[in-house]
Amino acid sequence: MTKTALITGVTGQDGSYLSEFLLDKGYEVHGIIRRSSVDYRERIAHLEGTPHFHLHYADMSDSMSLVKLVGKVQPDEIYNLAAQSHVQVSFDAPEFTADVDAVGVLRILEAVRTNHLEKTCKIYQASTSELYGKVEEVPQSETTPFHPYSPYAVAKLYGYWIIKEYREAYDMFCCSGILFNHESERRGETFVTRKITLAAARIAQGKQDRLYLGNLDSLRDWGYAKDYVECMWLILQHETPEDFVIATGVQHSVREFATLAFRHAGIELRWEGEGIEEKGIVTNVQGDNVQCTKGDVVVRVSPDFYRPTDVVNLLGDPSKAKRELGWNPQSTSFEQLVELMVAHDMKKVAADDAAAEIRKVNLAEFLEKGIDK
Ligand code: NAP
Ligand code: G4F
Repeated sequence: MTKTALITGVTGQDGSYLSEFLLDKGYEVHGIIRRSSVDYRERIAHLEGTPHFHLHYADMSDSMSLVKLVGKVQPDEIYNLAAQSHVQVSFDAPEFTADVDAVGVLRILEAVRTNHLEKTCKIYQASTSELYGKVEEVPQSETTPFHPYSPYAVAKLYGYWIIKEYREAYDMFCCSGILFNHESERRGETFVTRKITLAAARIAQGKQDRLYLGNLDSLRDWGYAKDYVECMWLILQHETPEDFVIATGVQHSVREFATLAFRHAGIELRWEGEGIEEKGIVTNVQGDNVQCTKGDVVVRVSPDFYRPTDVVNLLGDPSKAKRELGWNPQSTSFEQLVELMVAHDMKKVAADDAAAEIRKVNLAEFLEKGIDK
């Protein structure tokens, strides 16, 4: 029997990989999109027009649109990935973040109940390691207490608990994947990893002078998004509805990520100074085409990228997912992840046509001035 999946957040990093994964498994895939005045469907453009992939307008802040869509699609599985997913932006737009990331989850659950699908439709909720926030233990597992530390995390905590509540109150098959940071060539350009890999590529190719970052000491457990979407599916295929931590179990700092990314772009860095005075200075370049020289300061710290409260020590314990889902947390290593992201962005930056390049240079200037987070 062909299964039908509904994905909220289908245009995002994870939504695009999950769509590919489910289409490969023979699913009928439906995704929710929002109206926008610009083209934002780049990540799923290659899927549009294929027979088993369908897009519908709806919005996480619009209950009626969700009720109607769930009724029309009659999904066997819902993957609720839609969110205002940028932690720093959640300090600027906390109410919108709460509406979409917290109440949005409730709207999905109620859309399923309103359509009397609670006994047949399974729901995956995109929970997050940000729930651990100001961490109470390292590494973090399914039993670690939560201590959310941003408006984003507080909203996601509501999502986590309402999923658990509906599981217990109405016997629904709904679960949270508590996913640690996962990155890719499709990662949004203002998350720290992608900001770094794009800037390293632009700096190596002479299209940007400098990268401005915030807290270089922040520690993350970074995995590859393509590996993580498999877990979302595995969680819904598990015999019983349960929550799972999905992580690699390996931790690195933002500084380590930047050092390695610049190395793959042909630039060796050394770090000098502390806090706001810290700088990344070129010590060596590899390759004739690298457009910077020894002594150039290519990374600086800007307080614009500091957060009012920052989560600084995330490290996941994926033992349960390994044991019960048979998932391999290390199929892509940190080193492979950085390499593949830089290789992608080196090609992308080189291939950008003149018009796009003007936009990118403008964006780079915005990033340097700290306007774009
Ligand atoms: P992303 O690239 O930012 O994608 C977010 C998606 O949500 C986009 O498709 C976006 O649509 C959609 N969306 C936002 N507001 C919406 C609304 N009001 N109505 C309908 N759709 C809306 O995020 P991601 O990295 O793929 O992450 C997927 C999910 O996992 C998110 O819930 C995120 O919070 C969570 N998560 C991510 C990570 C990670 O490291 N990536 C880790 C843990 C949890 P537009 O394209 O129209 O903006
Ligand atoms: O890349 P980030 O913006 O990701 P963050 O805040 O960890 O959130 C991401 O992962 C969460 C899972 O833990 C998801 F739930 C969430 O949706 C999102 O996908 O920042 C990572 C770290 C932070 O500590 C930040 O302070 O990098 C630090 N950082 C340092 N300089 C920076 C920068 N972050 C950004 N975005 N930009 C900087 O210039």
